[in-house]
Amino acid sequence: MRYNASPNLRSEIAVAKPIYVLNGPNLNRLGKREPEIYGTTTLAEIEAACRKAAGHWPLHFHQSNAESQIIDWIHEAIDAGAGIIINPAGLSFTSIPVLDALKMFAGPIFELHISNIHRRDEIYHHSLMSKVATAVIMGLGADGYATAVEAMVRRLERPS
Ligand code: DHK
Repeated sequence: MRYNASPNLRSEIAVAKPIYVLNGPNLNRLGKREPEIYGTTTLAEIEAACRKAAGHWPLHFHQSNAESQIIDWIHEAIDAGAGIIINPAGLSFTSIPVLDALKMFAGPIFELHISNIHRRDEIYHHSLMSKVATAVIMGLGADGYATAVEAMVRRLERPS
């Protein structure tokens, strides 16, 4: 579903704060990485799907294998973003610094996992991030990203 904003909403969106889509370690290998778990969709294809789902809403899409870089993008979003969609990947289960950074973000936070972590090994069952997430989306495969972006746009446009 492509989002078509009315003219005056389009002008509002023109100055809207961007949605940040952040991806953690090893997600740059999507397409080749454990396709039986993560599918064969590449991160570039996921980015394209996110931009299509966002329509006119501005969107920043990033991936890093470095915890500090993920934190720097969260800080950027704290100052300039409307919403965060984050797949912290393996950092979900280990990173208190990422959790602490997310705690400082005032807007909606959607935690996203391509796989259903509760159907995986025990080590993947307890995400530290879920306690600050507005919503958690998992198990939809790569399609979960466009679903998350559409839901974020709806939430950001729903008058508070
Ligand atoms: C991605 C990872 O890299 C794993 O560490 C997580 C998550 C699951 C995903 O499903 O997107 O356990």
